[in-house]
Amino acid sequence: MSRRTRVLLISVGVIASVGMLIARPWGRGQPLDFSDPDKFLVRTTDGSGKELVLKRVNDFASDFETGIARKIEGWHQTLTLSSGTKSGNAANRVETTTEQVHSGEFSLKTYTPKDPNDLQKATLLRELFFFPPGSDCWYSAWYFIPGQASIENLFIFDLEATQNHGLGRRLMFTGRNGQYLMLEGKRSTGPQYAQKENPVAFPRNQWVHVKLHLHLSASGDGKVELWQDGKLVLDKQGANMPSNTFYDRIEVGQTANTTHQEQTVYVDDVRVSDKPIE
Ligand SMILES: [Ca+2]
Repeated sequence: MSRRTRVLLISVGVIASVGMLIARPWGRGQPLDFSDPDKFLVRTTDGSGKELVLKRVNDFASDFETGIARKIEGWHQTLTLSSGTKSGNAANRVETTTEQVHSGEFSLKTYTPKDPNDLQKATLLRELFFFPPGSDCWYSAWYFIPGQASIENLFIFDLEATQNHGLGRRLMFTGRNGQYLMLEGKRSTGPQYAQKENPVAFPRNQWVHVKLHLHLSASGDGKVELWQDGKLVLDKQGANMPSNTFYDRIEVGQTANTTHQEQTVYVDDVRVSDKPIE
C-alpha cells in the first residue's frame, strides 16, 4: 500500500469515530479543570483498530484550495441536514467551487433550496478545538452572499460545545431583509448580542470580511467584538458560554437556513485562533 493511501485510510477511520469518543470522557456534573489541555485528549482508533491519541488545537485555517475531504487536520464532516437530525433536502450542497473566489482558485459553496416548512443545513463541521472559559477565540472568514432576497434568520457560523448538547454561539442575520449580523445564543450561553445603534448593513454580491473575537466567560467579564470589512459593528461585555464547559467545534456555511427561501453562500479563507487574527 502506498504511503498516501495508508494516511487517507487512517484519517477516515479516526474521524468516523471522533464524535462518539469526545462525548464525555469525564464524570457528569463534576467541575472541569481546564488548566491542563492534555486532560482533554481524544482517544480513538484508526480503521485497523490501532489506538490514536489526538491533541486538541486552537488554530485552524482553510483556503479551500485542496478540497474538503475528511482529514484529522482538516474538515471533519459535511452536514446537509434539516431540523434536528432529520435528513436534509436532497438538493442541499456543500462543495468547493471556482464560481466565486476570494483567494486562489477555489472557495466553499453551500446551497439550500426553498423549504416553506423547515430549516435546511449545508455546512462543514470541524471538531477537536479547545476553547475553555478565560481563553480567547478569534474567527475570520470571507463571505459572498449572492442575490437580493431576504436573508433574515440565515445562520453562517457556529461555535459550540459538544458535551453541552451542542449549545453555543452563532452568527446570524437579523432585521428587515436580514441586513444586519448579530451573535445569537441560547439563554444558558448569556445574552444575545445585536447591533442596536447605527447598525451596518451587510453588503451583498461581493466578498465581505467577517471577524469575530470572543473572550470566553460564563459571567460578566466575557467580551464580544465583531468586525465587518474592518469596521467594529459589535463591542459588548458579558457572558458568551454556558458554565463548566468548553467550545470544541465550529460549523461554517449555511449552519441553518431558516429563511425558508433558496440560498447560496460562498465562504473562503477561514481561520480560527486563540490569538488575534489580522
Ligand atoms: Ca480559496
